[in-house]
Amino acid sequence: MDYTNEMKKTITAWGADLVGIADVEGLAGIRTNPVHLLDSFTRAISIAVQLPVSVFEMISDQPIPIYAAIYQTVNRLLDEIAFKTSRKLQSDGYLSLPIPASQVLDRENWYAAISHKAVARLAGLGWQGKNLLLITPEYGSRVRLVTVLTNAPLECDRPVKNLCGKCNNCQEACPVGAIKGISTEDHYKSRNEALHFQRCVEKLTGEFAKIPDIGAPICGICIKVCPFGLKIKKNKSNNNT
Ligand code: B12
Repeated sequence: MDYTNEMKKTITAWGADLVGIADVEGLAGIRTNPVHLLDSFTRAISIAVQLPVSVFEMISDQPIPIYAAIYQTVNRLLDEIAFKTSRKLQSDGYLSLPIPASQVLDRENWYAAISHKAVARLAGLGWQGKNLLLITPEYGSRVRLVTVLTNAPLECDRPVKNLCGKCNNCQEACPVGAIKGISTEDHYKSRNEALHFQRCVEKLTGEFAKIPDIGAPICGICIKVCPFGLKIKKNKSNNNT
């Protein structure tokens, strides 16, 4: 088996549901912290873990404590998979750096070290949907993401087509009307192109994060209503009948 497939198989065995490889050159111009984050690396491995389908069915107009706990657990799992991936690459003779799943480095403007969604899109895991999230054909937006940077000679994957079409479920469901309902062929030039960004931030940080047993800026409503996430649920129950 070639090295790319061996790595993908290993990462999947550690608990990933989707793995893709992006060429770092395609990320030129993206905002990173530190600024030279990408300099030693040629590839970015994007890793996704699916969230339990059922938890979104329990969310109506605000996040619930079970979702908050799962959010923490999946972040830990992603960080562990990324760390193990990085260790394996290093022991195979390559540079590597796991980027934390959910670390915010600039709380005034809401930026991390690098956007996992941008990496995942380039690595072919899904497209940047009207909800600004990564939507995967397999699980909709019901995935969380992590990134590992490396200089290993991995074969790159290709971006997939945006399939949002005329669907505006996320725009209609957003409790603060933050989603503008605009589609993009590749990615938005700024978050404000897709979102009334401040409305989303204020609802999540100012209200939802303060609910007892939530404690994090989470929501889940635009994830819940995306038909690509729902499609999986229907298929599975159909298969069981
Ligand atoms: C800060 C943050 C927030 C902030 C700000 C949200 C925001 N919209 O930026 C708050 C607290 C509000 C928030 C909310 C949510 N978040 Co959040 N958040 C993050 C975090 C930690 C950093 C995001 C960041 O730095 N963004 C920078 C901006 C500029 O990047 P961007 O949104 O991807 O958009 C730009 C780039 O992608 C760029 N781009 C894309 N490709 C390319 C290529 C090139 C070359 C260039 C130049 C640019 C470019 O185009 C876009 C516009 O400029 C990430 C984790 C991470 N490290 O990525 C999680 C993350 C984005 N959040 C996530 C989630 C799920 C949520 C929520 C649903 C909450 C929840 N868990 O219930 C909501 C959704 C809000 C929404 N609809 O956007 C997931 C998304 C998973 C997915 N399927 O897409 C992430 C990836 C966490 C994870 N580990 O999985 N979040």
